[in-house]
Amino acid sequence: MNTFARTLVLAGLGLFAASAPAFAHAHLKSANPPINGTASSPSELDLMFSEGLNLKFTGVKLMGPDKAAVTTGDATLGSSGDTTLVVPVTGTLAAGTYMVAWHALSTDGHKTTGTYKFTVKP
Ligand SMILES: [Cu+2]
Repeated sequence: MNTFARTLVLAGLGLFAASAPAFAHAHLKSANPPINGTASSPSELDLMFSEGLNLKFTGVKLMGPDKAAVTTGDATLGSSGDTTLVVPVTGTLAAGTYMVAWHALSTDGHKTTGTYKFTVKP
């Protein structure tokens, strides 16, 4: 293996090593209503993350079946710990599929974002 090829391989390994800690960031593990699940109109959205959350920089946008934004209450951390985000839903959600776009800042200082859907049954 010549020096150039060896450098490329080492650089590749370095990239892999650098990206591995990404798994320690706040990833969404589960939610209620469940991810891709069906439920009655919820009184709140619960998002369970893999890491502790910095509430100030963590939140969700809820979009309704008509793609319009649905107003939600102020998010809080769950009573069981700082890995759960609780978002109050003020009104009754009409039947249809909703999208939750979340952003999180974990206590280790890393940002993550994602989306998921759930369906409110008639
Ligand atoms: Cu992290």
